[in-house]
Amino acid sequence: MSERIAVRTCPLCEAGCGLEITLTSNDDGTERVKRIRGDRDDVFSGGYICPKGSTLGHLHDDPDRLRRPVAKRDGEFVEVSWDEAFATIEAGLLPILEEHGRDACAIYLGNPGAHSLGPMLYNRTLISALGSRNRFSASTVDQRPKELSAGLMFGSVAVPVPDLDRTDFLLMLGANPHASNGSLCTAPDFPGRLDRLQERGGTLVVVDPRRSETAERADQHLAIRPGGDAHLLAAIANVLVADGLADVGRLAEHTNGLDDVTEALASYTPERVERATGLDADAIRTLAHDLAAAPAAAVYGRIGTCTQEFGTLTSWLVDIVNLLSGNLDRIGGAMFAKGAVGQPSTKGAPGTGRGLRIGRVTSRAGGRPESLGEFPVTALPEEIETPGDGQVRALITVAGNPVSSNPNSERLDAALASLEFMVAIDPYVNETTRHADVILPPPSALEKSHYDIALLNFAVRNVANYSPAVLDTPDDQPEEWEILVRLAGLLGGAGANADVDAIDDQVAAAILGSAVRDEHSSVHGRDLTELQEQLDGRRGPERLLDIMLRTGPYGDGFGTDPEGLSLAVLEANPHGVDLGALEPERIPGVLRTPSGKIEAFPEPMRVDLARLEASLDREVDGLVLVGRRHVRSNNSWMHNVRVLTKGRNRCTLQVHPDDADRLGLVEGSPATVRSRVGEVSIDVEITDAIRPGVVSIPHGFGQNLPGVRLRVAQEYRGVNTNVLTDEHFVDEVSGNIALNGVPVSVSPS
Ligand SMILES: Nc1nc2c(c(=O)[nH]1)N[C@H]1C(S)=C(S)[C@@H](COP(=O)(O)OP(=O)(O)OC[C@H]3O[C@@H](n4cnc5c(=O)[nH]c(N)nc54)[C@H](O)[C@@H]3O)O[C@H]1N2
Ligand SMILES: Nc1nc2c(c(=O)[nH]1)N[C@H]1C(S)=C(S)[C@@H](COP(=O)(O)OP(=O)(O)OC[C@H]3O[C@@H](n4cnc5c(=O)[nH]c(N)nc54)[C@H](O)[C@@H]3O)O[C@H]1N2
Ligand code: SF4
Ligand SMILES: [Mo]
Repeated sequence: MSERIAVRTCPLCEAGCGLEITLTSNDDGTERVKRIRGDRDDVFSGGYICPKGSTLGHLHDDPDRLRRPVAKRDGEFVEVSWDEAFATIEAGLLPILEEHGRDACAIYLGNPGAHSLGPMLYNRTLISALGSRNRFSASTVDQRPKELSAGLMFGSVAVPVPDLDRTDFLLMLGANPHASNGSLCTAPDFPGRLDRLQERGGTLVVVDPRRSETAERADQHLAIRPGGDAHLLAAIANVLVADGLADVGRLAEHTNGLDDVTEALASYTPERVERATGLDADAIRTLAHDLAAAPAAAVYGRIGTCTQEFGTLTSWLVDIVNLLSGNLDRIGGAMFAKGAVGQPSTKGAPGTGRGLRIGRVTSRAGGRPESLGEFPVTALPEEIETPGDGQVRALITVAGNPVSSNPNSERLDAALASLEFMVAIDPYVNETTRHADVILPPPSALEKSHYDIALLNFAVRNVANYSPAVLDTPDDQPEEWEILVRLAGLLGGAGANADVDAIDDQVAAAILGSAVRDEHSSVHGRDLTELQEQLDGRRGPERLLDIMLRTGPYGDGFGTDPEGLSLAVLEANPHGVDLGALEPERIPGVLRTPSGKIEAFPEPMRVDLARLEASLDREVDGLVLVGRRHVRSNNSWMHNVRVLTKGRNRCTLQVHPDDADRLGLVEGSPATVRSRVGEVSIDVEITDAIRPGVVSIPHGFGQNLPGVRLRVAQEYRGVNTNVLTDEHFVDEVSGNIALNGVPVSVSPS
């Protein structure tokens, strides 16, 4: 037996912690994970790890993880060879496309794809080969409102992040990094960074209907009524202006429409939003004053502010308050990260952007608005169920479990069962993939290389960190990108045995070619062949990554800056390369609005304010449902890891003692929760941590459906909360589902 240590970035959540993995090898050379710890030398995470990070070995060894493709034969999955799997797809899917057109096949891209190089770099190849308008992703059960508010204001999907390590005051709404480790704010050891904020005399205010683990440790917790965040932020903006505390500073000359915003918000006094927010007017006024008084402050909102009725307005108002209080784009405020691969949406120069358009087209059956090239997931079941031209009859999922993660799960589940053909690129047979005709499993995380292409653009420090694969893939296992490219080849007409390398060469040439043509690129006008020769014979994601790094903001420009970054530099620095603290004064450089300015009052926000206004006088009786996360779970797909699921049942209905009394609910006994679309029976947990009138269920549970092959997860006493979430309760601007604030009734079961 011998041992070795490998280092790798954890791909499980946005924090991207460095892991130190001890492997032992047997006499026959097979290696096993012995231990996983935090990598103390990682330039960003410095040794931090959460309970999930240490389970990559468990995931790798999980006997339920598919090692070979499976195909349905007489209703049962059987293992097949890779060639057979692709031949089955060719025979099953292509005739549907030929007969009914490309739109007859939809595609759904799920969350782990954002943490994996193959999907990050090659999903686009698959999508364009498919050529369908019916594109969906987990983004519209997640962050689409923030992407749109940033796109409307800044012209690019450059989302400002709180400068966690230097701020004096953090106003956090609808996020619980003690469980989630942060999102749209890449910050390994987010909880530790919050502790240090408080240790240096700073203030943390958490706005959440639940006294979450993060709220528990905050200096102040405001238990807001779900969906009241836009009202609260509008009132804060209003107080800043009315009390002479607003000071936009240097950004005034780079901003359009701010006066119109303040005028439109003039009626949002703290008193007027008391009912909608459930908060005391004095508390709101004091909060605005505290925020303004801090030397530097940042407002940060996440899931609870996006997946709710006023998601885009709230996301926009987060940055309006950052702007009005003088905290946008300054040290300690809300800042723009500069990822080493560059932001695709910040190509070109300020004033050269086309601006973001929402709803250029709408979905066929439900008229739901397209944004960023996708329809909201709420449109998927309708498109499958509604007959006629353009009906969806087939589906491809990549790293997604929509039956668990999307609203009105039972409806979607039935819709998927009615499909003529379905392909899943996924390691498990779960709630969604059990409907597939063919499942193509990717290698395990330890068998994949890693670089956080997207998430490092939302980091609280500029860093670059590449990890090679820790373990070799078995001989017949293609890499994840090869699966995607081979499927793209099949859809593009190259047959079931498409030449993956030839397609990959085209992808690489296209990326390099566009850099050469881009007059703002460091390789503008260079000879393509000369650049290609410098790519050291790399292929796949490594080649694309090398191109992106070398033409990126810190890149070596293919030789013009010998000190600059390339993949070779990252390979030589396995603990990452620190590129420094976030830089202030990135505006106007990051702006891609047609005007070259911040558009403070985009038209869709102007229009949607009427909806906010109308909500002010609404009755607010009745119970509403919100979600929550636990540090030991990861959306729907890690409940098969026994070390993470042991212990008390975490899939409970949290209810305030007053509500429990009124409704006759008993601790530990089941209650029936009903919404417009469905009902579940779930164990009651009585706690004063939740606001009266609000109940909470975590998502991602309920693997105990027929046909699922997750032996540990199936034992768990959990239910799927998305049986209750309602596809007609949405943020109307983005079409993003409102998973929080769902009206429900509860009674003892
Ligand atoms: N009620 C409620 N619902 C929610 C949320 C909520 O807060 N409340 N949160 C929402 C959010 S933020 C998100 S991001 C979505 C997530 O929604 P989805 O992305 O649809 O679902 P996940 O649960 O992340 O499931 C991921 C799938 O990817 C597979 N997988 C894991 N690793 C890999 C890999 O390396 N490659 C491939 N190809 N597949 C892999 C898993 O087996 C699983 O099938 O859920 C949303 N749903
Ligand atoms: N352990 C673990 N970590 C994860 C994940 C996971 O499933 N498990 N998922 C990952 C993913 S995909 C994402 S997107 C991130 C999400 O990361 P976070 O945004 O931190 O998500 P949550 O932990 O669900 O916290 C959301 C909070 O919003 C509150 N909330 C609900 N409704 C409202 C409202 O109307 N207003 C306000 N102000 N608050 C509200 C909820 O009570 C909850 O405490 O986490 C990521 N990290
Ligand atoms: S917080 Fe946990 S799951 Fe997230 S990257 Fe770090 S170790 Fe992995
Ligand atoms: Mo997410």
